[in-house]
Amino acid sequence: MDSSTPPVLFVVGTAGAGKSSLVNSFQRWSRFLDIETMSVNLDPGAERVHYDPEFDVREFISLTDVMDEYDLGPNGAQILAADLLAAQAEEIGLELESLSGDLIIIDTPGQVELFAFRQASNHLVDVLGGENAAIVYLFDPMLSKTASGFVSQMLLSSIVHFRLGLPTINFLSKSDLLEEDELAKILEWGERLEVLEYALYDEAGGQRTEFAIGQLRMMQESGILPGLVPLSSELEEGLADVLTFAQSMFGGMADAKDGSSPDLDFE
Ligand SMILES: Nc1nc2c(ncn2[C@@H]2O[C@H](COP(=O)(O)OP(=O)(O)OP(=O)(O)O)[C@@H](O)[C@H]2O)c(=O)[nH]1
Ligand SMILES: [Mg+2]
Repeated sequence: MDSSTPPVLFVVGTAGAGKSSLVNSFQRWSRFLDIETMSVNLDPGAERVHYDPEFDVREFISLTDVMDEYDLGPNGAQILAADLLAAQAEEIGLELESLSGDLIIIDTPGQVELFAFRQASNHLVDVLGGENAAIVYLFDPMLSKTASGFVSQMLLSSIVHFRLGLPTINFLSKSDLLEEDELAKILEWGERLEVLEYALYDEAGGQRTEFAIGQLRMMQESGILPGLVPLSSELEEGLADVLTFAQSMFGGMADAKDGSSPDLDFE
């Protein structure tokens, strides 16, 4: 999209990670700061969303229609819907260009691989976001409780970053569901590779750990490990950090007023 269109945040994460809830709560929260956030639903399979999207892909493609029309099950229909969606990227891009406001936040399909691994998605991301886009990647809190689950999500996030080629920040979603000590442990893993390595040796043993830590070290060396920021859409915590990230990427917009943003180290 051209440079006059607002910057775009794609919210990405595994199924049920809290993507739609973040879009909902961020939009509501930012409006209190006089920041006009436009929400977009790119998930054709969403049964219902709790926000009122300025643009909803279900107006173009509905999963149930695709299932009926092409006689497909839900998984096949998701794949076809992702491709049909990308085929209409220009049309969708034009609709989004007509949106004015400060920021566009985009809810993506439940299955991360559908969004990140279909060739068609790169085209969609190019058309909808171009240079002016970034990824908010959500870690599932339950999966993050074990060192191996945590590392798996780090790797997945880096693959999404690699596939889509956009600046990416990792958030620990639904952090209100974690006990204080669990939360502290996970955040420390995000900051101190040697502590994570120790936990991983404990859980997974030598060979797997060496492989995973080797990957993470390489990522760190190329600046791909910006840590992990806690987020709770439920309690409206961490939303200022989402805004700070967008501001650091794109500039502009009113300052977050609660002043709770930590020093975020972006690439
Ligand atoms: N406690 C708590 N629950 C949350 C939070 N965010 C989301 N949830 C719950 O987690 C579940 C999944 O949230 P969604 O926002 O639908 O997640 P999603 O990633 O959009 O899910 P899919 O689109 O199906 O992949 C819902 O039951 C939400 O109410 C949060 O910050 N705290
Ligand atoms: Mg959703």
